Amino acid sequence: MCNEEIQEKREDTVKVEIDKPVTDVNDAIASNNSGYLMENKTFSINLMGSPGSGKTTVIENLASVFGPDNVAVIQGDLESDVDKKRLEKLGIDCYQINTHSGCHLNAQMVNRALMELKLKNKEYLIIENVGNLVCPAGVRIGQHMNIVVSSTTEGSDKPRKYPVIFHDADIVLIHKMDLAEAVEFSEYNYVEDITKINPKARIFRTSKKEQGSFKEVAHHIEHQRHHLFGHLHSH
Ligand SMILES: Nc1nc2c(ncn2[C@@H]2O[C@H](COP(=O)(O)OP(=O)(O)OP(=O)(O)O)[C@@H](O)[C@H]2O)c(=O)[nH]1
Ligand SMILES: [Mg+2]
Repeated sequence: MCNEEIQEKREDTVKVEIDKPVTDVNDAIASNNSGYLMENKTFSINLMGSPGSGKTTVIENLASVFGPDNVAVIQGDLESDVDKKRLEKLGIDCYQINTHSGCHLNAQMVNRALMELKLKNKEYLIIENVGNLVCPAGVRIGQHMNIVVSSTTEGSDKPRKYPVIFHDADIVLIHKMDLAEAVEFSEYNYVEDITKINPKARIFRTSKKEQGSFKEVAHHIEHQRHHLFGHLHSH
């Protein structure tokens, strides 16, 4: 780039005065998202966990209990639409966000997705956050519930090492239970640590090899939706 071009670019630059911390701006948009979802009676879930912990598998299984037509998904990944394609094969409406280098979703990204998604008659919006046990923690995006998917293969020391993600979890799934024995997962230590960090978290054990294990989770979510909106859909 020659000097003239650089000068032209500088003159094009607009200075934005930010008089509020970035988190305040994010939280204001998150409240808007949440209000919009409330109006639609769409219960929104922020699904977090490590890369490969089983987040998309959990969505597939929950959607099969709720009914694929009843669920919309916002899919957050650094790159690709692999998970979106997986969910669309099951008839689930899905909007892909690629954050490129961003390690979590924010309220503005979700706001844009909400404008594109057709939420009418959807009882549930599941937002698969970027796979990460640190960055998405505490970032409001307009969710009514936080779920952490933590799999046995990650090791039972994860709550102790990454407490921040478990701190605000309403539900923790101990996922890939079928592999627990093979990886010598210590359920006792794991549950004890979670209980210390966040005694209010509901803990469920799930496995893709046992589809019935998702029913109890789905029913708990359904009850939370009922509490918020006063309407129970029975399955
Ligand atoms: N044995 C076993 N494998 C599982 C289970 N759940 C998921 N997997 C496998 O774990 C891998 C990752 O699952 P995904 O559902 O793609 O995980 P994810 O968290 O969405 O992954 P990213 O979106 O890449 O972060 C896949 O190969 C799944 O088949 C389970 O309960 N048991
Ligand atoms: Mg996924």
